[in-house]
Amino acid sequence: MDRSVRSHDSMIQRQDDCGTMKKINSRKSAQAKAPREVGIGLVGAGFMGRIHANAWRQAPLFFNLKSPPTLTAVASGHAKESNEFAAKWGVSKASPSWERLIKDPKVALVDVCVPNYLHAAVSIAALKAGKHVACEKPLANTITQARDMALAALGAKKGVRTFVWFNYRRCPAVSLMRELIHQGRLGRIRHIRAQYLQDWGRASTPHSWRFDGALAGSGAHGDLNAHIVDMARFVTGDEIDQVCGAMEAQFIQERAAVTASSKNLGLGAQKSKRGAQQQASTVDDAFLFLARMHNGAVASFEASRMATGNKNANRMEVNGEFGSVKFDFERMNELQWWDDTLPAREQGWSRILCTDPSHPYAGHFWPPGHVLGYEHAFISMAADICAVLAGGEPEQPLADFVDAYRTQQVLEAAIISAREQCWIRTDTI
Ligand code: SOE
Repeated sequence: MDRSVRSHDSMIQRQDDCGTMKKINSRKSAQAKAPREVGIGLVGAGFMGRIHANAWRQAPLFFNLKSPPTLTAVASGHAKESNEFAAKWGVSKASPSWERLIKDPKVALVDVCVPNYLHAAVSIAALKAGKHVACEKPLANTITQARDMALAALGAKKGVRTFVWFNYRRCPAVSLMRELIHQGRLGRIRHIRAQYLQDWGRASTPHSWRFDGALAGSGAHGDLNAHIVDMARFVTGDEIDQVCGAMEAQFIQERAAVTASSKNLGLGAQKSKRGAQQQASTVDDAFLFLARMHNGAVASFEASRMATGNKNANRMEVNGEFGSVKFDFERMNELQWWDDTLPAREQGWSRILCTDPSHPYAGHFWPPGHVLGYEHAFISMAADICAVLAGGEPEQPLADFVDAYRTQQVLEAAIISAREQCWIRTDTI
């Protein structure tokens, strides 16, 4: 069947001796001694800094937490920005640098929400200092950095935990999708069809770190495919074994340069001025690939920042032998379900409004029918992290650095498949 599959070994500088993954797989999770409060040190004060600060603040209001979070410090790299952020979001203090923030004895968990190129340096330093780390996705800019992060997590002091902010896992509809699949309601899974489509990368959007390969690693691939690869693994509990048919596209080569007055990066909310100086864009605008799951299902992934008309269309459809489910983040409170076990005359797509207290996470918020938004999945994730740090269990599985490393292996396999136009087995990465 897979005679065309050939293993790849040249891209990765460091040899992946089988011992690495064995060590990664066999790690026993050690419990941290429950602290009374979890001091959060936020590194970054942009879009993600705000959504995380909000999540840490709201989590104890909606969840019963043994170890509630407290916003201890923020470091953004700019003193004025850090001070303003601290005052606005109720953070106790602004730290002059992330290095100082990590050393703060009151900081128990370092929350990494800076541009991707800093994920590895900040996370590894924090782990070495014995701090828990919650890092934004994608785990890192390169597979080598991602592996270093996974190894640093494994080598960290007993009880130190890592988390990666794959926020969409905690949309009630996505968690419900996972529960239905795990209960066997769909039977064997045959197809996964995943798309993450945005349109803010249009030509008039000025430059930002997100268009700089050295800072962002990649474009739509790391930013968006990271989410849907994680989601496919999360909802099915299956792993992606092989990748093929990958294709990356860069439609825009230059964008209006960032000026001091255009620094507020609103994901396309700004328009570039006529005659503005140009700066090279060095990332993909769209990235597509095919994959085969370990249990035999076939999958397709499509990410784009130039899919005009789609704002945040993170979509997934899963087809099994007894039924299908589909999700679209632009209608994030709904899960569509086709139950193929019903008599044919009763079959049809049903729209489940996932706001019943029996739906994952929904009962922590509002009465049935009072829908949730983008921020709620982050609030639920902050609560799950605190539950784990208090020695408990998350309501739905969380990704740690080792788990996110597996997602990064798939992303890397797709990059190699696109460049070399061939099949790549993810276990050769
Ligand atoms: C921009 O593409 C972005 O903010 C991503 O970086 C996030 O991860 C995603 O949730 C929304 O879109």
